[in-house]
Amino acid sequence: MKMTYKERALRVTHPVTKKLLEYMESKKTNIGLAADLSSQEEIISLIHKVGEHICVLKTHIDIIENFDPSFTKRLQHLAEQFGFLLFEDRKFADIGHTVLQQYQGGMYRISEWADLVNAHILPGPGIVEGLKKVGIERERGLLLLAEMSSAGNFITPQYTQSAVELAMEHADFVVGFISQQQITEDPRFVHLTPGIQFQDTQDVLGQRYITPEIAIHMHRTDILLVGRGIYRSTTPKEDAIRYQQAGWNAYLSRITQRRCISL
Ligand code: 5BU
Repeated sequence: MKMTYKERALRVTHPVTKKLLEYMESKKTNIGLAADLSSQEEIISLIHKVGEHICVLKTHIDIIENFDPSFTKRLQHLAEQFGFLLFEDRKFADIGHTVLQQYQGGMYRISEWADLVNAHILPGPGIVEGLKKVGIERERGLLLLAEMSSAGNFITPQYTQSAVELAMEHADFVVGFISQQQITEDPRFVHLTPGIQFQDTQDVLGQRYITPEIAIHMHRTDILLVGRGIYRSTTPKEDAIRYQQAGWNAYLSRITQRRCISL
């Protein structure tokens, strides 16, 4: 992507993408926190430590024990206070009729609080159409799962390309991708990348990591989703700052390099 976050923020029309790019630019961060903790209090306490350094808070709401609906209200309040978006990593994967109900109803009422959700494209266009029926009037955004970080996953380049095509057809609702690299140069779409740590290693269950530098500079993605690298740290604030600086520097050097080449 040759444009800066700021230039894209001025150009995009989707309210969620605009707000996201504005947060990134004003807070100078391209870090999303994957807050995979099972206690509401721990998540709230972590947000107070790292909230000023992130542009997205990614949740797995269904791993929280004793979920209480007032929790998502508190998340919304903190998102407003610190300036980040809420992304529920729900990975919808069913027919349109079912995902519509999962998005809107049930215990979690995801569409009421999550600015962003994601979906597999395996079921075909109906999944996007179903989610869109709920999300569009609430001005929510959808991310399509175009690539995964896990070893041995079955996603092919052709499948990834189909995600781009589907996004183009629904650009009023699809705002980007979960991917390991930039998969389209269309500036309307943001690329969020999980599987980030300072060491490019692997965990025991197949998670593969790449570094902030590789993801942002070489693979030209936009946002780094960091989980254990921050929440498992004994000094999460300091580590969030380290990721923030690494991610931002990688972005700056990419932008500068691209500008020098094009001069
Ligand atoms: P980690 O602790 O930094 O490994 O957490 C990564 C998070 O990103 C975790 O919440 C996963 O569910 C999520 N994730 C991922 O790791 N890889 C993927 O391809 C997708 C999501 Br999609």
